[in-house]
Amino acid sequence: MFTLPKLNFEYSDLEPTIDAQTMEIHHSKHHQGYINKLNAALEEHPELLKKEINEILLNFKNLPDDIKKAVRNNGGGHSNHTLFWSILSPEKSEPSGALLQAINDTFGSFVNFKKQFEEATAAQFGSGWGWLVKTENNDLKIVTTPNQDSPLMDKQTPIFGVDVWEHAYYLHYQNRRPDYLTSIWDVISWDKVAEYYGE
Ligand code: MN3
Repeated sequence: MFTLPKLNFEYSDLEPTIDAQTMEIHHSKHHQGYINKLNAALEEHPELLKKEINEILLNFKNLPDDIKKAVRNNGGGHSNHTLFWSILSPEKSEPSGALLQAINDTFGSFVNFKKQFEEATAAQFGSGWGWLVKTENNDLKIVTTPNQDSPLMDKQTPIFGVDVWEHAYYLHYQNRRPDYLTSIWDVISWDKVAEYYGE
């Protein structure tokens, strides 16, 4: 069975970037909801309940047809939110080392990366996510996905991601998704992103 991961911070610790009420509802209701539906959908497939969610998503194409939709939405939801919580931190930081070098090589500078990420993610139509992924060739790339689709379904490794469903920002930012995105940098743990990058 899949379970809700504990956070490394209190719900109020990311204020004012992410308000406590949004964090609490997002983690304890939305994320828990994806987990409950994922567990229910996999009841008849106990072998999958023993696997890591990211491994299941990497092999998405080979899943039985009757559970594909549930895994895409709720398995993606579980994986995406688990990554998102893990890279959030009350301590503002910036990338360094090999990750910074790769960002500079790919996007010109960290400032340019942030700008391109904000533009691409703000333009995601409707609910979805913005990502920095590592491709199969180990290149860095900004991508967006609709709904709860995971980059893992396309064999891309997400190392950084931001939820742009309205439930992630609406209480504090209302329709101002770009403002939410320009603020998010204040609560990112780049050490954690570097871990996912594989430093
Ligand atoms: Mn969400």
